[in-house]
Amino acid sequence: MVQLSHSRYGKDNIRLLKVERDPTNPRLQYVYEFTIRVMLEGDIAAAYTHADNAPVVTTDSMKNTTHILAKKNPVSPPELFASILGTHFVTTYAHIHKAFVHIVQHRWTRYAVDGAPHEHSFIRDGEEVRVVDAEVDESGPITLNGGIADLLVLKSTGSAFYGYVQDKYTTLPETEDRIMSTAIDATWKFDQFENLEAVRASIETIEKGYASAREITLNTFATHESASVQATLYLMCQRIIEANSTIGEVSYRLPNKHYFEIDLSWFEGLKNTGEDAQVYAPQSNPNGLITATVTRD
Ligand code: AZA
Repeated sequence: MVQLSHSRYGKDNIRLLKVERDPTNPRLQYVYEFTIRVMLEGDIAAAYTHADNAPVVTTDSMKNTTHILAKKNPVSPPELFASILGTHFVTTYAHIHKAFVHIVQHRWTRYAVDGAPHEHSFIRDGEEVRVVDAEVDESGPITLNGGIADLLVLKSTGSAFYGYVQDKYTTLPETEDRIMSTAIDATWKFDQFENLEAVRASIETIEKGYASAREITLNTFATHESASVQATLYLMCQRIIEANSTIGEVSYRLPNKHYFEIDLSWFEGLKNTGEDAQVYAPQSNPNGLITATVTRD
């Protein structure tokens, strides 16, 4: 005998771009580009176990709904739009009990022309994305995670790594000065919202959470005299929680992108290691991967 122990289904990679026009100057515009995943849970087992499609809200309808709700509602901040979308599914269909909405917001940053911000022209200034995960329960509560992914950073000094296990497997030289680079993937969890209205009332807090988490991440990366990726990661989490009273949990996933010194002494005694290191070999793999979640006591 077997049983269906868990089921969730939905539409992934729903893409949309929304243009919003300033009411007093329609040439002044704002753009938001998203890739969205909508997943639903509820009384849907029959579709799996009895080939009965009666409970199935089609994934095509989920795509249509996403487009329609984007037209009819604000899409910024993405945490709010994810909550609106999730709430729609759990309030429209009695047999759908939970909705999970994941939004990736791609960067379109207004750029300057002749020194002035242009009204309707934007640049993709990096592959960094803003991410949101909303979990909406039919009884009201909404759990929101904000985040950043693919924010590629590098510092050329201010990072050391020594004092680690030395045994017969160890070849890595200790260093007091190395390159540190990572693609930042950070997630912060807000205290649970009672319902959609509570999310609407907290837009400023949500935006502040994003801005402060991003700024703390970048500032800490730059200014912390790092003993390890682990120590810098923990400090970032601690600072975000301290600066945001409604964020109780922060997680990072940091690949350690290695740049190795190249010993060039074989060529005419050229010095290129230690304090003379200037030309490095970027490594594509393997890479370290340092992760942790830090919560408020
Ligand atoms: N943490 C670091 O910051 N650098 C490393 C590690 C580690 O765990 N292992 N090798 N290099």
